[in-house]
Amino acid sequence: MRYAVLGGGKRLRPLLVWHACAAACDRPKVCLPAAAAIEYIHAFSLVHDDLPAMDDDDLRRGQPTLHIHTSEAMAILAGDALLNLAFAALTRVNIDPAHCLRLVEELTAGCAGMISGQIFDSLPKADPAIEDRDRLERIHRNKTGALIRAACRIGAICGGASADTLSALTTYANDIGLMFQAVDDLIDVEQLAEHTGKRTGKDADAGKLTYPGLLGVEGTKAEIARLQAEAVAAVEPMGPKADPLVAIANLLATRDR
Ligand code: GRG
Repeated sequence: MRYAVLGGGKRLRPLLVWHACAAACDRPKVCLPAAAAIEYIHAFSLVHDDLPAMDDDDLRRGQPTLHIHTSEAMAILAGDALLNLAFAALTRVNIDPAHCLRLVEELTAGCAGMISGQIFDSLPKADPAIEDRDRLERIHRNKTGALIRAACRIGAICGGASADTLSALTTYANDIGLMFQAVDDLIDVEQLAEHTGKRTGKDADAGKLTYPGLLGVEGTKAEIARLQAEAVAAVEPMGPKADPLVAIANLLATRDR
């Protein structure tokens, strides 16, 4: 569990919890257990995603994946334990118990969305009627987007956000969630494993639906710019408190690992 949680990573989702909370209130420290909870779920999802039955990856953050480092059984168990630890962490958020229950709902929705996204990704032919663009967005709104959305909404709820602020942060989260994946797909075709710390080129090799595969590289860059602008526009009316969220959106649009 320590290997999975403390072995590096950008800490994007806890940062989103923190800055969504800070955009809503003046005491963002209240969200720290919830920020940890989100990172436990994220670490869990990566461990299970890397397993032979899922993406079958041997490299993550420049290190052997957990099942290579230990064993498949230990990797499954570490993931299971992190899932439970996440919900235990939520009980330590010191807010009104009614709002704490909303956090449980949001984290559950994040997990459920992630699982359904993984199912849509694993069974691409299950629903032949759907257009490729809709299929791609459905996968990523769930697989990657659901936890990013949960991070922003959980931060906002910890900060006692108004309905308008919660709604603006949800729009922001939906945009950066899709943008995150479009950038990830670009990195997958444009960068080498030595630079990213994970295997690249796998998605195209596996014939997976990707943004560059569907829109081309230039089309993907245009889509990234569109989502970035929409994300920034959603939170800018909040003023300087939202500056870190704007900075995160801009950083995510230009990252190369
Ligand atoms: C965890 C509820 C639950 C279910 C597991 C395996 C699975 C079901 C879902 C897969 C979800 C998944 C791995 C989505 C990919 C998201 C993604 C692009 C991860 C990489 O995120 P970064 O770049 O990672 O933020 P770092 O290493 O920086 O932490």
